[in-house]
Amino acid sequence: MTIDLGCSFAGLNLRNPILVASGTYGSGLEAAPLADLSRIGGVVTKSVTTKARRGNPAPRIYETNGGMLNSIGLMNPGADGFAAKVLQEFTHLPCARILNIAGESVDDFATLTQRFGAVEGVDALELNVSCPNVSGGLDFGTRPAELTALVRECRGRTQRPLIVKLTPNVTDIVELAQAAVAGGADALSLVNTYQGMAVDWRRKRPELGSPSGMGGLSGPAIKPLALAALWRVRRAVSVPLIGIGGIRNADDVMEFIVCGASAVQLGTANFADPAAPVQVAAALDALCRREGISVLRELVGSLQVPRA
Ligand code: RRO
Repeated sequence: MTIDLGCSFAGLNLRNPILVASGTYGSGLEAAPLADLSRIGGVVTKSVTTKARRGNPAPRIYETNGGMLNSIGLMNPGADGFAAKVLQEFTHLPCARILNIAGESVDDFATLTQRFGAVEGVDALELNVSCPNVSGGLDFGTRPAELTALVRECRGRTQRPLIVKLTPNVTDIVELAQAAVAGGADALSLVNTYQGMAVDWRRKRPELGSPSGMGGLSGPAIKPLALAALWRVRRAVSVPLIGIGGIRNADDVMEFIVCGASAVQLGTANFADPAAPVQVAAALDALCRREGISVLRELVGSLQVPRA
């Protein structure tokens, strides 16, 4: 039996729904010797900003029960550094290539969209309006009217698919999802990390070195929260959704798919094993075979909840 794991949405054609999440895989080039990227759907780069950023003081990663805190602080080589050292190779990766961009102003996002939004081999842009670890990183992702204006500005500057990555650190993620769609988002990815903290009470210090002492929580601990966020957004908007949050295996992928995700991103799992996305893609194929699922996309959004 042939298993069709393919998904096409928002102008993207993926061989399977497994993507790697921004910030967990560099630009894909680093992982290429360890993982056959022709076996996954695509790679999302670490966020690129207009200017290079050195990131937050160490420690930047801290393992928690069932998860991980990070406070990288948007470290990246900036648009010029990315264009000079990474872009060319990135655009030749053998899977979908999604460039994640971040900024402090509408102008930053507009400039980056203009610069990279027509580059051959950049298949889509993901707007990161949801970094919890830098001052101002959440501004756009938490204010609906500003988010709509930001997305609209970027929408006018590229023909490529625009994915907006949402933060869960809000009272009502549905409101932000609707705001992004109103601005012209082609798809939404959710969720970015949950603001969290770990402390060493004996030293009376946070475990992370960020100026706020806080970081972003990811990994299996957040999966139920992420599923609930995705399910709520699924019922409120009609654009394709990309599910993110603690996905480690093929069953996790299926949970997001039935809740309404057209694709998923693996993040924290990549820190333990950069080959995780390839393994999960293979396991998904095997799972579909076992379960008699010949066309995976037919299950997107098939969850049934009484009185949903
Ligand atoms: O760089 C980071 O600290 C970071 C970013 Br940009 C983000 O979007 N989410 C996150 O957990 N960390």
